[in-house]
Amino acid sequence: MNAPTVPTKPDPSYFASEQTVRWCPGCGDYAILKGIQRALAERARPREDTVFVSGIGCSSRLPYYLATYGFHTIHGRAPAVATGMKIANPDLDIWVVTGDGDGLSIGGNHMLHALRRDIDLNILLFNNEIYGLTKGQLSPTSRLGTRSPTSPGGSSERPVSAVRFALGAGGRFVARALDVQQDRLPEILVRAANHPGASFVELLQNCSVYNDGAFSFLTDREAGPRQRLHVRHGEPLRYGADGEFGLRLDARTMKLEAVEVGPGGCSEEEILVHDEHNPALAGLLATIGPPDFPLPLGVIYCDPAAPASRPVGKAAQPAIRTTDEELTAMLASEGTYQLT
Ligand SMILES: Cc1ncc(C[n+]2csc(CCOP(=O)(O)OP(=O)(O)O)c2C)c(N)n1
Ligand code: SF4
Ligand SMILES: [Mg+2]
Repeated sequence: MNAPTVPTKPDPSYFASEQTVRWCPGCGDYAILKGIQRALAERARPREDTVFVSGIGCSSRLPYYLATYGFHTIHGRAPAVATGMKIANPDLDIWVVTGDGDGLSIGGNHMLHALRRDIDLNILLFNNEIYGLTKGQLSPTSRLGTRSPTSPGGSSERPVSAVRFALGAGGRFVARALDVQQDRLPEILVRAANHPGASFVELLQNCSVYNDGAFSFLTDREAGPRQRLHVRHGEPLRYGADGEFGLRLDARTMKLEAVEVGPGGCSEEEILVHDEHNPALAGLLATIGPPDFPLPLGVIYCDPAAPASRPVGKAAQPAIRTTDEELTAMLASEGTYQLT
Protein backbone atom coordinates (compact mmCIF):
# COMPACT_ATOMS: atom_id res chain seq x y z
CA MET A 1 0.00 0.00 0.00
CA ASN A 2 1.27 3.50 -0.82
CA ALA A 3 2.21 5.75 2.10
CA PRO A 4 -0.24 8.65 2.60
CA THR A 5 0.88 11.87 0.96
CA VAL A 6 -0.05 15.48 1.41
CA PRO A 7 0.38 18.47 -0.94
CA THR A 8 3.54 20.47 -0.20
CA LYS A 9 1.64 23.55 0.86
CA PRO A 10 -1.92 22.39 1.47
CA ASP A 11 -4.75 24.88 1.57
CA PRO A 12 -6.85 24.81 4.79
CA SER A 13 -9.76 23.60 2.63
CA TYR A 14 -7.78 20.38 2.05
CA PHE A 15 -8.75 19.46 5.61
CA ALA A 16 -12.46 20.35 5.24
CA SER A 17 -14.92 17.49 4.83
CA GLU A 18 -17.91 17.53 2.51
CA GLN A 19 -20.39 17.68 5.40
CA THR A 20 -22.58 20.76 5.80
CA VAL A 21 -21.42 22.56 8.93
CA ARG A 22 -24.30 22.78 11.38
CA TRP A 23 -23.98 25.12 14.33
CA CYS A 24 -26.20 28.11 15.20
CA PRO A 25 -25.55 31.37 13.33
CA GLY A 26 -22.87 33.35 15.16
CA CYS A 27 -21.51 30.33 17.07
CA GLY A 28 -17.81 30.62 17.88
CA ASP A 29 -17.30 26.99 16.81
CA TYR A 30 -17.17 28.15 13.16
CA ALA A 31 -14.13 30.32 13.85
CA ILE A 32 -12.42 27.56 15.83
CA LEU A 33 -13.01 25.08 12.99
CA LYS A 34 -11.39 27.56 10.61
CA GLY A 35 -8.44 28.01 12.97
CA ILE A 36 -7.98 24.26 13.23
CA GLN A 37 -8.03 23.81 9.44
CA ARG A 38 -5.39 26.51 9.15
CA ALA A 39 -3.25 24.84 11.80
CA LEU A 40 -3.55 21.47 10.04
CA ALA A 41 -2.53 23.09 6.74
CA GLU A 42 0.46 24.65 8.45
CA ARG A 43 1.53 21.31 9.90
CA ALA A 44 0.92 19.51 6.60
CA ARG A 45 0.56 16.06 8.15
CA PRO A 46 -1.31 13.51 6.02
CA ARG A 47 -5.06 13.46 6.66
CA GLU A 48 -4.81 9.71 7.03
CA ASP A 49 -2.46 10.05 10.02
CA THR A 50 -4.68 12.51 11.86
CA VAL A 51 -7.61 11.72 14.15
CA PHE A 52 -10.05 14.00 15.95
CA VAL A 53 -11.74 12.37 18.93
CA SER A 54 -14.66 14.15 20.57
CA GLY A 55 -17.13 13.59 23.40
CA ILE A 56 -20.70 14.93 23.33
CA GLY A 57 -21.81 18.54 22.95
CA CYS A 58 -22.07 21.13 20.19
CA SER A 59 -18.29 21.39 20.14
CA SER A 60 -17.96 17.64 19.78
CA ARG A 61 -19.58 17.76 16.33
CA LEU A 62 -16.30 19.10 15.00
CA PRO A 63 -14.78 15.82 13.71
CA TYR A 64 -17.58 15.58 11.10
CA TYR A 65 -16.31 18.74 9.46
CA LEU A 66 -12.72 17.64 8.97
CA ALA A 67 -11.40 15.39 6.21
CA THR A 68 -9.30 13.47 8.73
CA TYR A 69 -10.31 10.40 10.70
CA GLY A 70 -12.77 11.19 13.46
CA PHE A 71 -14.55 9.52 16.36
CA HIS A 72 -17.59 11.08 18.04
CA THR A 73 -17.50 9.09 21.27
CA ILE A 74 -19.59 9.39 24.45
CA HIS A 75 -19.96 12.15 27.01
CA GLY A 76 -16.64 12.95 28.71
CA ARG A 77 -14.81 9.88 27.44
CA ALA A 78 -12.84 11.31 24.53
CA PRO A 79 -9.53 11.33 26.48
CA ALA A 80 -9.99 7.64 27.35
CA VAL A 81 -10.72 6.64 23.74
CA ALA A 82 -7.86 8.81 22.48
CA THR A 83 -5.50 7.21 25.00
CA GLY A 84 -6.39 3.79 23.62
CA MET A 85 -5.72 4.99 20.09
CA LYS A 86 -2.34 6.39 21.07
CA ILE A 87 -1.34 3.12 22.71
CA ALA A 88 -2.41 1.16 19.64
CA ASN A 89 -0.80 3.52 17.15
CA PRO A 90 1.67 6.05 18.66
CA ASP A 91 2.46 7.52 15.24
CA LEU A 92 -1.00 9.05 14.85
CA ASP A 93 -1.54 12.78 15.39
CA ILE A 94 -4.42 12.66 17.86
CA TRP A 95 -6.58 15.64 18.83
CA VAL A 96 -9.24 15.62 21.54
CA VAL A 97 -12.18 18.00 21.12
CA THR A 98 -14.30 18.60 24.18
CA GLY A 99 -16.53 21.21 25.84
CA ASP A 100 -16.50 22.74 29.30
CA GLY A 101 -19.26 20.39 30.43
CA ASP A 102 -17.88 17.39 28.57
CA GLY A 103 -14.25 17.87 29.63
CA LEU A 104 -14.53 19.34 33.09
CA SER A 105 -17.79 17.95 34.43
CA ILE A 106 -18.66 14.42 33.35
CA GLY A 107 -15.20 13.88 31.85
CA GLY A 108 -13.17 15.75 34.46
CA ASN A 109 -11.67 12.56 35.80
CA HIS A 110 -10.54 11.40 32.37
CA MET A 111 -9.12 14.81 31.56
CA LEU A 112 -7.15 14.86 34.80
CA HIS A 113 -5.48 11.53 34.10
CA ALA A 114 -4.76 12.21 30.43
CA LEU A 115 -2.83 15.30 31.56
CA ARG A 116 -1.19 13.62 34.53
CA ARG A 117 -0.03 10.72 32.39
CA ASP A 118 1.25 13.18 29.82
CA ILE A 119 -0.21 11.24 26.93
CA ASP A 120 0.76 12.74 23.59
CA LEU A 121 -2.66 14.20 22.74
CA ASN A 122 -3.62 17.70 21.60
CA ILE A 123 -6.56 18.54 23.84
CA LEU A 124 -8.85 21.40 22.79
CA LEU A 125 -11.41 22.46 25.37
CA PHE A 126 -14.12 24.69 23.89
CA ASN A 127 -15.23 26.82 26.80
CA ASN A 128 -18.51 28.68 26.28
CA GLU A 129 -19.25 28.58 30.02
CA ILE A 130 -22.58 26.79 29.38
CA TYR A 131 -24.05 23.49 28.23
CA GLY A 132 -24.89 24.41 24.64
CA LEU A 133 -26.23 21.18 23.17
CA THR A 134 -28.69 20.51 25.98
CA LYS A 135 -30.06 24.07 25.86
CA GLY A 136 -28.20 26.22 28.28
CA GLN A 137 -27.79 24.59 31.67
CA LEU A 138 -25.09 25.73 34.09
CA SER A 139 -21.62 24.31 33.41
CA PRO A 140 -18.64 23.98 35.76
CA THR A 141 -17.08 27.09 34.19
CA SER A 142 -20.22 29.28 34.40
CA ARG A 143 -19.57 32.48 36.31
CA LEU A 144 -21.12 33.33 39.67
CA GLY A 145 -24.57 34.78 39.14
CA THR A 146 -25.17 33.08 35.75
CA ARG A 147 -28.88 32.67 35.20
CA SER A 148 -29.83 29.46 33.42
CA PRO A 149 -32.63 26.86 33.45
CA THR A 150 -30.74 25.07 36.24
CA SER A 151 -29.88 28.27 38.13
CA PRO A 152 -32.88 30.60 37.72
CA GLY A 153 -31.77 32.65 40.72
CA GLY A 154 -28.18 32.95 39.45
CA SER A 155 -25.36 30.52 40.05
CA SER A 156 -23.92 30.44 43.54
CA GLU A 157 -21.15 27.99 42.64
CA ARG A 158 -17.58 29.12 42.10
CA PRO A 159 -16.45 28.26 38.56
CA VAL A 160 -13.45 26.06 37.86
CA SER A 161 -10.65 27.64 35.84
CA ALA A 162 -9.72 25.36 32.93
CA VAL A 163 -6.15 26.66 32.87
CA ARG A 164 -5.63 26.22 36.61
CA PHE A 165 -7.13 22.75 36.38
CA ALA A 166 -4.73 21.79 33.59
CA LEU A 167 -1.71 23.13 35.46
CA GLY A 168 -2.85 21.41 38.67
CA ALA A 169 -3.18 18.12 36.81
CA GLY A 170 0.45 18.39 35.75
CA GLY A 171 -0.15 19.64 32.21
CA ARG A 172 3.18 20.46 30.54
CA PHE A 173 1.70 22.63 27.81
CA VAL A 174 -1.16 24.93 28.79
CA ALA A 175 -2.53 27.72 26.60
CA ARG A 176 -5.61 29.87 26.15
CA ALA A 177 -6.98 31.35 22.92
CA LEU A 178 -10.00 33.28 21.73
CA ASP A 179 -12.27 31.88 18.98
CA VAL A 180 -12.30 34.97 16.75
CA GLN A 181 -8.58 35.73 16.85
CA GLN A 182 -7.57 34.07 13.59
CA ASP A 183 -4.25 35.89 13.62
CA ARG A 184 -3.22 34.02 16.79
CA LEU A 185 -5.30 30.86 17.08
CA PRO A 186 -3.61 28.70 14.38
CA GLU A 187 -0.13 29.45 15.72
CA ILE A 188 -1.13 28.37 19.25
CA LEU A 189 -2.69 25.18 17.89
CA VAL A 190 0.42 24.36 15.87
CA ARG A 191 2.58 24.83 18.95
CA ALA A 192 0.25 22.60 20.98
CA ALA A 193 0.44 19.89 18.33
CA ASN A 194 4.22 20.09 18.08
CA HIS A 195 4.62 19.69 21.83
CA PRO A 196 5.61 16.12 22.82
CA GLY A 197 3.22 14.90 25.50
CA ALA A 198 -0.21 16.19 26.47
CA SER A 199 -1.02 19.72 25.38
CA PHE A 200 -4.08 21.58 26.62
CA VAL A 201 -5.65 24.61 24.94
CA GLU A 202 -8.65 26.38 26.44
CA LEU A 203 -10.59 27.97 23.57
CA LEU A 204 -12.91 30.75 24.69
CA GLN A 205 -15.96 30.25 22.50
CA ASN A 206 -19.06 32.35 22.15
CA CYS A 207 -22.37 30.47 22.41
CA SER A 208 -24.56 32.94 20.57
CA VAL A 209 -27.77 31.34 21.76
CA TYR A 210 -27.37 30.43 25.44
CA ASN A 211 -24.49 32.60 26.66
CA ASP A 212 -24.07 35.30 24.05
CA GLY A 213 -21.41 37.91 24.74
CA ALA A 214 -19.65 35.98 27.52
CA PHE A 215 -16.31 37.11 26.05
CA SER A 216 -17.34 40.46 24.61
CA PHE A 217 -15.18 42.10 27.27
CA LEU A 218 -12.25 40.68 25.28
CA THR A 219 -13.53 41.36 21.78
CA ASP A 220 -14.92 44.86 22.37
CA ARG A 221 -13.14 47.27 20.03
CA GLU A 222 -12.74 49.98 22.67
CA ALA A 223 -12.31 48.14 25.94
CA GLY A 224 -10.90 44.81 24.62
CA PRO A 225 -7.21 45.78 24.40
CA ARG A 226 -7.20 46.66 28.12
CA GLN A 227 -8.76 43.31 28.98
CA ARG A 228 -6.49 41.04 26.89
CA LEU A 229 -2.91 40.21 27.74
CA HIS A 230 -1.20 38.34 24.90
CA VAL A 231 1.69 36.51 26.46
CA ARG A 232 4.67 35.58 24.32
CA HIS A 233 7.88 33.92 25.55
CA GLY A 234 10.65 36.47 26.09
CA GLU A 235 8.39 39.51 25.67
CA PRO A 236 7.28 41.96 28.39
CA LEU A 237 3.84 41.37 29.87
CA ARG A 238 2.28 44.54 28.45
CA TYR A 239 -1.23 45.24 27.27
CA GLY A 240 -3.56 48.07 26.21
CA ALA A 241 -3.98 49.55 22.75
CA ASP A 242 -0.43 50.94 22.85
CA GLY A 243 1.06 48.69 25.50
CA GLU A 244 0.51 51.41 28.07
CA PHE A 245 -0.13 48.90 30.89
CA GLY A 246 1.94 46.06 32.25
CA LEU A 247 2.34 43.47 35.00
CA ARG A 248 4.82 43.91 37.80
CA LEU A 249 5.64 41.51 40.65
CA ASP A 250 5.45 42.70 44.22
CA ALA A 251 8.29 40.57 45.61
CA ARG A 252 7.14 41.12 49.19
CA THR A 253 3.64 39.69 48.69
CA MET A 254 4.46 37.53 45.65
CA LYS A 255 1.43 39.04 43.91
CA LEU A 256 1.11 40.54 40.45
CA GLU A 257 0.27 44.19 40.07
CA ALA A 258 -1.39 45.81 37.06
CA VAL A 259 0.41 49.11 36.49
CA GLU A 260 0.65 51.95 34.01
CA VAL A 261 3.95 52.16 32.14
CA GLY A 262 5.73 55.39 31.26
CA PRO A 263 5.86 58.91 32.62
CA GLY A 264 3.90 59.08 35.86
CA GLY A 265 3.76 55.26 35.98
CA CYS A 266 6.42 52.61 36.44
CA SER A 267 9.50 52.08 34.26
CA GLU A 268 9.69 49.52 31.46
CA GLU A 269 12.38 47.61 33.37
CA GLU A 270 9.94 46.86 36.17
CA ILE A 271 7.56 45.00 33.85
CA LEU A 272 7.83 41.22 34.01
CA VAL A 273 9.06 39.38 30.93
CA HIS A 274 7.10 36.27 30.04
CA ASP A 275 8.94 33.02 30.63
CA GLU A 276 6.68 30.20 29.50
CA HIS A 277 9.05 27.67 31.08
CA ASN A 278 8.49 29.08 34.57
CA PRO A 279 5.77 27.15 36.44
CA ALA A 280 5.56 29.78 39.22
CA LEU A 281 4.82 32.53 36.72
CA ALA A 282 2.32 30.27 34.95
CA GLY A 283 0.55 29.77 38.26
CA LEU A 284 0.32 33.53 38.79
CA LEU A 285 -0.93 34.16 35.24
CA ALA A 286 -3.52 31.42 35.61
CA THR A 287 -5.11 33.15 38.58
CA ILE A 288 -5.59 36.63 37.15
CA GLY A 289 -8.42 38.10 35.12
CA PRO A 290 -11.06 40.81 35.16
CA PRO A 291 -12.00 43.04 36.84
CA ASP A 292 -8.61 43.88 38.36
CA PHE A 293 -6.39 42.32 35.68
CA PRO A 294 -6.44 41.53 31.97
CA LEU A 295 -7.03 37.92 30.95
CA PRO A 296 -3.85 36.15 29.75
CA LEU A 297 -4.07 34.59 26.26
CA GLY A 298 -1.37 32.57 24.50
CA VAL A 299 1.04 29.89 25.72
CA ILE A 300 0.96 30.31 29.50
CA TYR A 301 3.15 27.32 30.29
CA CYS A 302 5.38 25.04 28.25
CA ASP A 303 7.77 22.64 29.93
CA PRO A 304 10.33 21.94 27.21
CA ALA A 305 12.04 19.10 29.07
CA ALA A 306 11.62 15.69 27.53
CA PRO A 307 9.18 13.71 29.64
CA ALA A 308 11.03 11.47 32.10
CA SER A 309 9.07 8.49 30.93
CA ARG A 310 6.86 7.98 27.97
CA PRO A 311 3.91 6.12 29.48
CA VAL A 312 2.30 5.14 26.22
CA GLY A 313 3.72 3.94 22.96
CA LYS A 314 5.05 0.79 21.44
CA ALA A 315 8.56 1.21 22.81
CA ALA A 316 7.45 1.71 26.41
CA GLN A 317 4.67 -0.80 26.50
CA PRO A 318 4.48 -3.27 23.65
CA ALA A 319 0.93 -4.17 22.74
CA ILE A 320 -0.11 -7.61 23.94
CA ARG A 321 -1.48 -9.69 21.12
CA THR A 322 -3.82 -12.58 21.78
CA THR A 323 -5.83 -14.61 19.35
CA ASP A 324 -9.62 -14.70 19.54
CA GLU A 325 -9.42 -18.31 20.69
CA GLU A 326 -6.99 -17.47 23.52
CA LEU A 327 -9.17 -14.58 24.64
CA THR A 328 -12.31 -16.71 24.61
CA ALA A 329 -10.57 -19.41 26.63
CA MET A 330 -9.34 -16.84 29.16
CA LEU A 331 -12.76 -15.29 29.59
CA ALA A 332 -14.32 -18.71 30.04
CA SER A 333 -11.70 -19.87 32.55
CA GLU A 334 -12.19 -19.60 36.30
CA GLY A 335 -10.34 -17.28 38.66
CA THR A 336 -7.62 -14.94 37.45
CA TYR A 337 -5.54 -15.25 34.31
CA GLN A 338 -2.28 -13.81 33.13
CA LEU A 339 -1.60 -12.29 29.74
CA THR A 340 1.77 -13.26 28.31
C1 LIG B 1 -23.96 10.29 30.18
C2 LIG B 1 -24.61 11.52 29.59
N1 LIG B 1 -25.06 12.48 30.43
C3 LIG B 1 -25.62 13.59 29.94
C4 LIG B 1 -25.75 13.75 28.59
C5 LIG B 1 -26.44 14.99 28.07
N2 LIG B 1 -25.49 15.97 27.54
C6 LIG B 1 -25.12 15.94 26.25
S1 LIG B 1 -24.12 17.22 25.83
C7 LIG B 1 -24.20 17.82 27.41
C8 LIG B 1 -23.50 19.08 27.78
C9 LIG B 1 -22.49 19.54 26.80
O1 LIG B 1 -21.93 20.74 27.23
P1 LIG B 1 -20.48 21.15 26.81
O2 LIG B 1 -19.53 20.05 27.03
O3 LIG B 1 -20.16 22.43 27.50
O4 LIG B 1 -20.58 21.31 25.23
P2 LIG B 1 -21.23 22.45 24.33
O5 LIG B 1 -22.53 21.88 23.85
O6 LIG B 1 -21.41 23.66 25.18
O7 LIG B 1 -20.24 22.65 23.23
C10 LIG B 1 -24.98 17.01 28.23
C11 LIG B 1 -25.24 17.26 29.65
C12 LIG B 1 -25.27 12.73 27.74
N3 LIG B 1 -25.30 12.84 26.40
N4 LIG B 1 -24.69 11.64 28.26
S1 SF4 C 1 -26.15 26.17 21.14
FE1 SF4 C 1 -24.43 27.59 21.39
S2 SF4 C 1 -22.58 26.30 21.30
FE2 SF4 C 1 -24.29 25.14 20.44
S3 SF4 C 1 -24.21 25.50 18.20
FE3 SF4 C 1 -25.64 26.97 19.10
S4 SF4 C 1 -24.40 28.79 19.51
FE4 SF4 C 1 -22.98 27.08 19.23
MG1 LIG D 1 -20.11 24.28 26.77
